[in-house]
Amino acid sequence: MADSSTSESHYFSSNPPPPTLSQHTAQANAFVTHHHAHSRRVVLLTSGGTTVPLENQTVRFIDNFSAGTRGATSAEYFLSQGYAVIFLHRQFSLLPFSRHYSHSTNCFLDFLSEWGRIGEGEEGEDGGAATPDVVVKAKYRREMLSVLRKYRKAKEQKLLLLLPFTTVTSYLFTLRAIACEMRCLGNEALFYLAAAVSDFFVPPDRMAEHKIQSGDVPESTSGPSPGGGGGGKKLVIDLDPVPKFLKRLVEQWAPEAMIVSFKLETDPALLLKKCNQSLDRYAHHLVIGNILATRKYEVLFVEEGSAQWVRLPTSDGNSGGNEEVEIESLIVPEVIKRHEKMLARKAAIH
Ligand code: 9Z3
Repeated sequence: MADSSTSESHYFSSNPPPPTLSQHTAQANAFVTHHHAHSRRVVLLTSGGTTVPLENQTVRFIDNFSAGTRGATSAEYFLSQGYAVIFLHRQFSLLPFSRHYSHSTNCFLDFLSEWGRIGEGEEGEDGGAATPDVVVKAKYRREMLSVLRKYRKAKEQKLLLLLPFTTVTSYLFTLRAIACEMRCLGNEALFYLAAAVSDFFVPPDRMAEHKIQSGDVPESTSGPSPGGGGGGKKLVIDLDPVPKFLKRLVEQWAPEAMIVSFKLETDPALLLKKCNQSLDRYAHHLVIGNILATRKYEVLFVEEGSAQWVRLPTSDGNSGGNEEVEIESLIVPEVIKRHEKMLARKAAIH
């Protein structure tokens, strides 16, 4: 059986790198060099879900639920604490700052209203005039101004680098390349792996080139499923496990950095065990566990020898459901506290 390092080497040699790789690597290099020269800490934050294409010329793919809320929100809190942020995100998922005004729940048009005003050098028929204009509704202005200022500061000071991915393979190639660019930062580098990464993929030798034709799908030997249509045809997808990259990241790509991974489960009874398993297996610094249904209200910080819930307080003192406070406002300072402790420990040794 192949060990994890041979399966990982095989993964990189048998899958094609994304066409954007050299451009993204050069951008990351310039970003890291700039902030290293200014002695600024840099966090590589991953966000959103990865796709698993079923065809080379991709019409169909497997995806997951992640909208990138955790990542985009966390990025804003890291920026507010003076970190420079490389935001490796699923293309078209939520972005820091614009997340407040995007997607269907926060359509930016709902924040605007129409305003009739007198245009320069114009006069309406009755003296009042009406060059239509668009303005932010009064009740949203204060908050939008605050978001706008933070966004512009991040942009002007070049504190935020946005790098998109789509497939699990493009995610992994880019993660590896950026991690290597960040090596010069030593333990000033932080990895915050919030992306929901697929555990399975279709290897290149089994990938269809063109759109899978429903007519070409074979009859199932087990016959039609009860309640199923299609007269017994079945599309069976044969997936391989994605090699475990966290081990390589910890041991080779970023051996000095602080590494924080997230663990997602749906069954609360499994969460602690799975977080401990991940910590044992990869020997990194921190696993943040979360349950799909409660991920916006509580997370479990698991480190060597300890597990601690971080929960949003509600007005009645119970946990869960405080709409005004974002749990990332608690998660990020807790992570930074641990990063600072690690930096202090390392400084004391040298
Ligand atoms: C997470 O657990 C994130 O917190 C969520 C955030 C994906 C739940 P949203 O984007 O959701 O705010 O809607 N991310 C990590 C999940 C993951 O794939 N972890 C891998 C694993 O569990 C290890 S890196 O094996």
